[in-house]
Amino acid sequence: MTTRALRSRPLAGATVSLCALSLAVFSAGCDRATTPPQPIASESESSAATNSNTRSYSVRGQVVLVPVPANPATELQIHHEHIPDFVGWDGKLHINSDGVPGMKSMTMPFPVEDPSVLAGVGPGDRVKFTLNVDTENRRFWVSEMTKLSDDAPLDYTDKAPPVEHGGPDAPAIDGP
Ligand SMILES: [Cu+2]
Repeated sequence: MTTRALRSRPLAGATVSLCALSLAVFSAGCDRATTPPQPIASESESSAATNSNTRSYSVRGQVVLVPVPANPATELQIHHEHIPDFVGWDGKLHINSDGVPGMKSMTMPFPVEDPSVLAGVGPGDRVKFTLNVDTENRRFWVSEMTKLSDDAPLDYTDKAPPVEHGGPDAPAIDGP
């Protein structure tokens, strides 16, 4: 085993394990760490193998933390928008206990296999990124990241499941 959950680093270690579990069961509540931001240094590439059980999602959000290369306990954290089509480890669309499909909006850590993905990205930046989830090997990682403008709209509301209508002739439902 690794020494990730070092007692001397309760915030970062606990966040990693809690949120890795979060992705497994998709419960929310991962915004805890307060590691100070540092610039990212480029390191050698490590390629992430994909297979037929890897799905990719285009996700938007705001960067909360970026990892410090010299400190393996630090991590990328992003407050991400709702991912309504998110599929769980079981290969099926995840449905939350309140009926909302996918992964709800939350702040959580994201592994990055190639550090150059984060070049020029810092806390507070609004970004669009590609999240890959390999349900066979239970791995997830960010492979691409694009900075959005500082005033790019982000929507952290969780979309309710589609309303079942009686059919094409069913009356329209007025919003609030
Ligand atoms: Cu999440």
